Order: sequence, then structure tokens, then C-alpha cells
Amino acid sequence: MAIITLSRFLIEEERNKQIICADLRFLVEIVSRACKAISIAIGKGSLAGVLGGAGTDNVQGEAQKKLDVISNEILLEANEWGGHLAAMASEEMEDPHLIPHRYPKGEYLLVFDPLDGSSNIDVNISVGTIFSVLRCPEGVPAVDDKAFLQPGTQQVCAGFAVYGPTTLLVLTLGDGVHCFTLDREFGHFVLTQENIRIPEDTKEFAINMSNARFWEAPVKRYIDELLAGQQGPRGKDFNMRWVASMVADVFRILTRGGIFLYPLDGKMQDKGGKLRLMYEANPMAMIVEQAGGVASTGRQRILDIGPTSLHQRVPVILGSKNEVERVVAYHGQ
Ligand code: AHM
Ligand code: MG
Repeated sequence: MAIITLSRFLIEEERNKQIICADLRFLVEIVSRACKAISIAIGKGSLAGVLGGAGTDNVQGEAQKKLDVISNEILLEANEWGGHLAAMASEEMEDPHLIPHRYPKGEYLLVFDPLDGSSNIDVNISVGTIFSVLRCPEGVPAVDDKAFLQPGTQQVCAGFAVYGPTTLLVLTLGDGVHCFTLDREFGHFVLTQENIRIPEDTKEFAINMSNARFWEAPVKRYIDELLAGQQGPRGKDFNMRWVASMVADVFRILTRGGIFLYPLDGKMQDKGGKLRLMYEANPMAMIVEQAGGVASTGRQRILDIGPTSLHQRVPVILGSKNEVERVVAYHGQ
């Protein structure tokens, strides 16, 4: 069977389905190249002195790892010069990064979490990069935060890389979800799973149980019922997995189903949740929906949220349709 590289896949999407244009194809290629560079940096680990803290805090007041900073720079530099972007925004930067005047500007906005799951870097557990692409609103003289504040339904593309035992790139252009595996010898991504579908039912859930005492009643009820297993109201045993890297947890759900919850809890009530809407919840929600799953805050479809700030946080419940819909129903009771 012919090997379909990411480049070939994108060209065929453009040629046969007309769902992307040359600029968007170029953008995805550039992001994938940046992910390769990040994967190489992570792979070197201590040998390149890239592990450990950077000694700085990001806009959220979280201590940055060296690789958070390195990954952010790789993505910025890779995407600055191509003429495909109007601006970029990142978990690691308070304000949008504008395209320097010496380069042409394009019609897209790129938003990313350069290194998701960074608490796992130093312990050699999978981490990843999450990205979302929006169109820059027309007639905006100078791009600022407001240009980015569009609901997730407006995303033209979303994806994430997982730097694990293999390096993967999961991508949606609004026409299904596809997974590419990095061929390290040839240096390109190869299509390895097409049109991924999330099973509607599951016996696996992912939540940080240490927060149980802070959860709201609907989430507590749902998890209690799962824990009760065969003897409880669900009549079956459930298994639990929590990688603490959303990219790895979501990839598992894409592969064999499951539900992921980072719900609102008492200790982060004022922040609105733990995960960030623009570069974590929205791209993952688009991917999950494109794969036949559901993504909700418990009270609202994630993709329908009208963002109010670039680094806004939201509760996230996503994955297998029947399980997420059950939790949503509990919120309504
Ligand atoms: P990060 O982007 O700073 O790495 O934080 C997001 C991560 C997610 O990948 C993961 O699901 C969650 O934080 C884990 O949180 P916790 O350590 O509270 O379990
Ligand atoms: Mg993250």
C-alpha cells in the first residue's frame, strides 16, 4: 500500500475535496515541522540540558519548564516568516505575538499550547503540543486579543502532537480526524489512522481523583456511580486512567473510547476551571466532535462558548458520546 505522507494527504485534501487552500496547507506543514523539532528536543532530554525549570513564570503564574520556553520559541520562529499568519497566541505569552513588519501577513490566527502536560517532562511521560487555527476577522487594522475571541465553531483546523513512545500528529480540517506517525528515519509524518471514530460507550474514565472533595454534585454522583461498578446503578465495572497530559488522555480516548473530565471544582471556582479554552478545550473539542464524541462543560457545548479572554479557563468533559451525555444530563437535574 502506498505510503501517504502528511504533505501528500494535505495536497489531496486540497485537490480532491477543496476543503483547504494552499495557505492552510502550508500552515499545517509548518506546524508539523515545528512539532518535529520539539520532538527532537524532548528526545535528547538531559543530554541536551533541556529538562528542569526555566526559572520563570508564565502568564498564568505557573512555573515554566525549559522545554515550555523552547517549544514556544520553536513554534513562533517556524510560523513567523511564511506569510500565512496574521498573529499567534500561546499559553506561554500574555499577549498575542504579531508577525514582524519585515514579513508578509496572512489571513489565519494560530493559537497553541506549546507543551501540554509539562509537569510530566522530567519524569519521561508523554507530553504534546495542541493547536487551533482561526481566521483573522476582516478589516482588523491591528491584531489584538479581540481578534482571537471567536467561538470554537469557527476553528478551521485543530490538532495535537503527542511526544510518546512514538511521535504522533492528530489532525482535523473539519472533515474527520486523522492520525500521522513520525517516521524518524525519513523525517516525515505518515498517515496511520484515517477517520478515527470514538466508540459511543466505554468502561474507562479519566479524572484527577485527588480533587474529588472539591467537585460539584453532578460530577461526584457520576464518578461515585462508576466506582460502584457491577453492584452499582451502572451494572458494570469501570477502569480508571489519568496520565495528567491531556494529549495522551485524549489520544487514548480516540483509540479505544473513554471519558475525560477536568470539571469545575471548589478550589478553582473563581478561575472558571483548570484547562484553557482557546488552546486546550476548543481544539480538543473540535477533534472529539469530528470523531463522533461529545465535548461539554457540563452545562454548555464547549465549541459554542463565546470567549471573553485569551487565557480563559473552562470545565472540560469530553469523549464517548453516551457517557458525556450522561454527565451533562446530571448537570441539568
Ligand atoms: P499544562 O498545559 O500546564 O501542562 O496543564 C494542562 C494539563 C493537562 O494536560 C492535564 O490534563 C492536566 O493539566 C493535569 O492536571 P493535574 O496535574 O491537576 O492532574
Ligand atoms: Mg496544556
